[in-house]
Amino acid sequence: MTKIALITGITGQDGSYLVEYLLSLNYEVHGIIRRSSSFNTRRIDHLYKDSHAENVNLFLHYGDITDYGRLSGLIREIQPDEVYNLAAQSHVRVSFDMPEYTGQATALGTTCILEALRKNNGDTKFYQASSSEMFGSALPPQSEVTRFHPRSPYAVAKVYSFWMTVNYREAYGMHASNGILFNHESPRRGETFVTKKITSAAAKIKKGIQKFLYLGNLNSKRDWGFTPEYVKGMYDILQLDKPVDLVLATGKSASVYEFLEYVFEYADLDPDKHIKIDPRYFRPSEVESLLGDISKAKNTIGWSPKVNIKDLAKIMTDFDFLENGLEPIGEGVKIMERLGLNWTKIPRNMI
Ligand code: NAP
Ligand code: F7E
Repeated sequence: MTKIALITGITGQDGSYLVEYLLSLNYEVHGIIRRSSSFNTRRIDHLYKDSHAENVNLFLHYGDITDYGRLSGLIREIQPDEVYNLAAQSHVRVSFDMPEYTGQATALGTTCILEALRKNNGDTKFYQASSSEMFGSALPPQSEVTRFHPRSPYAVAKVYSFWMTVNYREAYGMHASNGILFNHESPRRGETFVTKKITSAAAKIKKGIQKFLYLGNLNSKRDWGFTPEYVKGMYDILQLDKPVDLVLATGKSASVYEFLEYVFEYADLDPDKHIKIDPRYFRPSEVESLLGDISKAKNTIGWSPKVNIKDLAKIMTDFDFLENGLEPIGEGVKIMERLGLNWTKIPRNMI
């Protein structure tokens, strides 16, 4: 029987790869999108535009993660086997400017959907997009048993959602799991996150349409992986008989400056000539060092990613060269081919 999945946040980076993966497994996929005065479906248009064709099992519905009534109605209508809750105000820096809204979407939104599922029949499997940001100032390496010490309104909201997911599991026996994902990036990463900002700037500098790249803290360290591998992990988590909380990461970390160096070296650019620091990008409280321990994920779902940070820098830079009308350098394209991620498509409208 065809399985049915519902994805909140389907228009985001992760949602766009997850829907491709689930469609490749012959799922019927439903996604919640926000009404906007401009188009916000850029990452999934290559799938959605075909949805009038009879063989595309993708259905989009307007809604908002803070709107319990709408979520509840949709869940009753769709009767999903699996729900992936990826919707969030996901930008850490922005969460300091909008702490209350971040709490409504990133924290209370999770309760809306959990409660809607419980009132439906409680049988749907639920995935919560938890984050390494919850660890905050806890020393690396961080694992499922590391104590959370969140350092932003975003991270505090994610801690709330983490525990709500655990609580619905314990209180109502729901199959509700947390994937505690460390940073994962891709050509489809939002333009204001640091990796994409760097690779996009490298391409634009090469093209001659940008001279300087303004950044904040270059010293913080992150455990950066490649998104298509992580969405497969999300799926694997929901295939387990019992719900779990699992860290997904690469087990290696690098500073923002190191990532910048990899990209600029690959693009044959000198960082000293193009980088400027703008304190506007500093955060009131920073997360200094994240490095995930994935022992539990290896043991429970056999998950271990292949793409390292240097490969990631090459993949993202090649794509931004393409997007800016330049010939890609080529190594990133080859890595993608070698990985055989044949369910990921580069949307035509993003080139
Ligand atoms: P993203 O690109 O920022 O996507 C966020 C998605 O949430 C978008 O589809 C967005 O819709 C939607 N959304 C935001 N507010 C909403 C609301 N009020 N109602 C309905 N939808 C709403 O984030 P991502 O990188 O794909 O991450 C996916 C999830 O994983 C997020 O929850 C994020 O916090 C979490 N996470 C991400 C990482 C990472 O490294 N990427 C790591 C750990 C956890 P619009 O397109 O309309 O804005
Ligand atoms: O920052 C520093 C910044 O915004 C990474 C989200 O997906 O991953 C993401 O959160 C680091 C920070 O990602 C700039 O201070 C320097 O130390 O790319 P980011 P993030 O904050 O790690 C986690 C796991 C999530 O869950 C989140 O949803 O880079 N940095 N200069 C900068 N960051 C930005 N954005 N822009 C700069 O100019």
